[in-house]
Amino acid sequence: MQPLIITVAPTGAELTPDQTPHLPITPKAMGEVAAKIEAAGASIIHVHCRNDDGTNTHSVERFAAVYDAIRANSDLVVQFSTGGAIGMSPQERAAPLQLRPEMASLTCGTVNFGEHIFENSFPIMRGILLEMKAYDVRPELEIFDKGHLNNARRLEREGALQLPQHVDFVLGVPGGLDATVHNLSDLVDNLPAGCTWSVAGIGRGQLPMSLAAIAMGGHVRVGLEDNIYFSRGRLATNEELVARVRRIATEAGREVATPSEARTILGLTRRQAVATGEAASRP
Ligand code: KMH
Ligand code: ZN
Repeated sequence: MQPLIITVAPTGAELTPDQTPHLPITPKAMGEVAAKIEAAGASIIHVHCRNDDGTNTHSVERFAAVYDAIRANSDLVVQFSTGGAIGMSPQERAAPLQLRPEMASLTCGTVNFGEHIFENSFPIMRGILLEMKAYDVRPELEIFDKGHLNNARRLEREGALQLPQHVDFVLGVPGGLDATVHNLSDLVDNLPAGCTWSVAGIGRGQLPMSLAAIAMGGHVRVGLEDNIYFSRGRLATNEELVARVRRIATEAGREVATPSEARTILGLTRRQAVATGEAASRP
């Protein structure tokens, strides 16, 4: 089996700092977390940004500062979110792509998201994919429901999306597909040919989905964006969630991938973003 790629989503957009003190909010905190999760065994970081007061931002300047902090402290593959936070406009969500991160997420369809709607119509997806193409950014396809795989195939038929890509199954969102081994297995059976995959189980689904992926030869996403608890009632840090997955994978005979091995597995060829904070702040 391939070495296990552990992706970490350390912050997310829907949590508030009063829910857990362990969310990295500032660029400095993101840099520190990047070093800790890399040391613990992670190879990809999924990035959302916050203002200093913890509110969401998708400003290019903030992403540039966070990018620089991550790159100064780690070799992690940097994956920007284009999902942003509920209510952000598609243009806002796509704007940081101009910094040319190696990867960015692309949710492949609209989904109920708790009390809200996470909107990803075909025009929105096509628009984000055009920006990804313009800036040479590799998409990670976020699949919250089985129909999202059909949407990805339709985008490929239209020529808007090239397949295969790396796919992340996000299971357990209220409104999306449940985090069960049966659902995961069904999704993997329906994966477009040649795609690699990981799974992000939400809440208490995070650990069982990680166990299943380790056994099935897939990859794993953990992090506070998806789950803030280490065990019932005990808040987690990002690095200890990574360390636990690594321990289990090692026991099961699977080594974890370094960032450089993850780049090889995913066929990524460009480590450095072209525009860093300095470049982004130039007129
Ligand atoms: N914040 C969620 C509504 C992504 O990053 O691409 C969407 C999300 C997906 O987190
Ligand atoms: Zn996200």
